[in-house]
Amino acid sequence: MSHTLIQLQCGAQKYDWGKLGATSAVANFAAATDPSFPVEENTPYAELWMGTHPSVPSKELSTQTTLHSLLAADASLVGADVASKFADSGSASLPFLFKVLSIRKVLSIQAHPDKSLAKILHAADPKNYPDDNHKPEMAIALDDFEGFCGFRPAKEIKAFLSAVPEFRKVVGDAAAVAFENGVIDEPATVADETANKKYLQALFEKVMTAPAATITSEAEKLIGRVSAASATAVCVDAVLDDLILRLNEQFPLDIGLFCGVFLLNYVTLTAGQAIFLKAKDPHAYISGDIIECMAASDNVVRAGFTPKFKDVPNLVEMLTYECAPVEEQKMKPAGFARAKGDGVAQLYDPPIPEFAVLRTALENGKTETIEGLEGPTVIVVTEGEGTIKTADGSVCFVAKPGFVFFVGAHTDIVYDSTSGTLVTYAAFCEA
Ligand code: 9C2
Ligand code: ZN
Repeated sequence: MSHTLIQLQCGAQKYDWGKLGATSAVANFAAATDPSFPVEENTPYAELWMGTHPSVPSKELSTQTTLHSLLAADASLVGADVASKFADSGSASLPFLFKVLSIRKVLSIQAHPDKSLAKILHAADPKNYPDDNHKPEMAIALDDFEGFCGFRPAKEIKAFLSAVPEFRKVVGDAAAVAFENGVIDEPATVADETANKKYLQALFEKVMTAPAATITSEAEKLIGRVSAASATAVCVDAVLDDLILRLNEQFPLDIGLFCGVFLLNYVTLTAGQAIFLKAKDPHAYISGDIIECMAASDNVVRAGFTPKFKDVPNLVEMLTYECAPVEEQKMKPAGFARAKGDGVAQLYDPPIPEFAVLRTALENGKTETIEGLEGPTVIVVTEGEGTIKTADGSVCFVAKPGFVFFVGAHTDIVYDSTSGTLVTYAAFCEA
């Protein structure tokens, strides 16, 4: 059995919404490993990709061999159990894709397909749907984060329909009345929930297919009213008034103003808090730096706030249409018995098999051992400084912000913190 620890070099995606130049953790992290990485002042650096996805494959730093090739050459790195469980995706691919995101502007209003829809979309349109895999995802905040996540409870949507005439106009009065009269605020049975989903889908479709001229004129009126400072909030809550003005600066008069602010939960997270989005849950991240982990896929069905490809019919058709208070989407991290030593280890373990993420914080001078996990691990250092080594001491690297490591299955690793608090995030998969 080999015990493997490899330092990786990882590439970045320069999507328009990324933070600019050296203000982006993504740019700084990419440059930490690769001093020739150009950090340009006005370039957005949105996502650091850590894994084997073919769009931006990570490489071993010292040899420049792709991680994918290393895994293909040595099956023990992924481990037999994980390899057989995810045999579909090929034993040289990681089941997960790990990222850091630095968000300056709102991402597209989006959802990701489940497995069966991913296969259909990929077969029909491989350019826009590059993978045949689902993409449940988890976001862990590195600092203050805000985003849209899941549909609001029906009561809140009703409150906007009556308080915000511009939103009602976009929906259309007949659809608004149908929703108000039909939706059951506290669904008690599966039948109630099924009926509610139909009403919500109808409402969402009305918004998403409203004529462009209606969106523009109603958004203009709404932004005009919000801009004219008044004592009472136009969008029910002053926080949302402020939000809609900020979003309108980023995407003036965009349909996302209506489907984001009035239909989706607005969530804020502080460092260490996390949300999980199962396939087909609508969302759009708004600002902050996050760690993101997802099943290995880049399939995104988008509808608003984006210069990228939009696919409204598929989005309307596919969503879960589950309504829930945002607190229900937040994750509860737990302790992790196989992390031993002086550190604080927190496990974020979503209800899917492809990944979990372990956060470890270790004060200066302290040591922590992570007992060999049964599958592959990718680690990113976000704060502090120290070392990471195999437990037998045969491989040892400096650990500092932006450094990324791959750990083969069944390899015990040891962190030593030598400056500040060494913080690492480790994405891993066990069968
Ligand atoms: O890369 C998103 C990024 O597709 N976040 O958003 O660029 O498509 O608007 P845009 C994806 C990211 O991993 C994600 O899914 N929620
Ligand atoms: Zn997403």
